Amino acid sequence: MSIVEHRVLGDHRGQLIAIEAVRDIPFEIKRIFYIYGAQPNTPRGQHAHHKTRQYLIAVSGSCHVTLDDGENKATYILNQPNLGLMQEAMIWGTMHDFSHDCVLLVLASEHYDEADYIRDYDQYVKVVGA
Ligand code: T46
Repeated sequence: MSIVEHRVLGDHRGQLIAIEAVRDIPFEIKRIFYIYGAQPNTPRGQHAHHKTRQYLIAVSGSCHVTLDDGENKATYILNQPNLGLMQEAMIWGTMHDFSHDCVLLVLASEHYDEADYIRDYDQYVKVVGA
């Protein structure tokens, strides 16, 4: 997984970024949600999904995202609205170090279903077989 840089379509009126399902991200979008007003010292996420794939964009401000496959961890910085990060299913994700103005937009491949979440890290490591 790595940061994707999307083309910025700009002119004298300002900037525009277009992201198309399947073409620019590898799934059909069934849900969007966004986080704002997050506290810099309070991480969010801290779970994995059995099935849901997510694409994360800090459309305003910045945050860090740590992705963990049970063996390896990598931390990414989302600090421009044209940067996106794919979080595949069965990857443990933690969003942290939010700037005060961060709006984190998430495009998701599935409708919301709490049964799709693994919120316990020990259980996650067992399921992923790491
Ligand atoms: C993720 C990070 C970035 C819903 O009712 N529908 C939804 O689509 C979502 C995402 C959440 N909820 C409810 C469930 C909880 O009662 O909203 C409440 C807060 O959700 P959660 O504690 O999961 O929030 P975060 O910020 O820890 O995690 C969320 C997403 O769940 C997660 O997939 O990657 O945002």
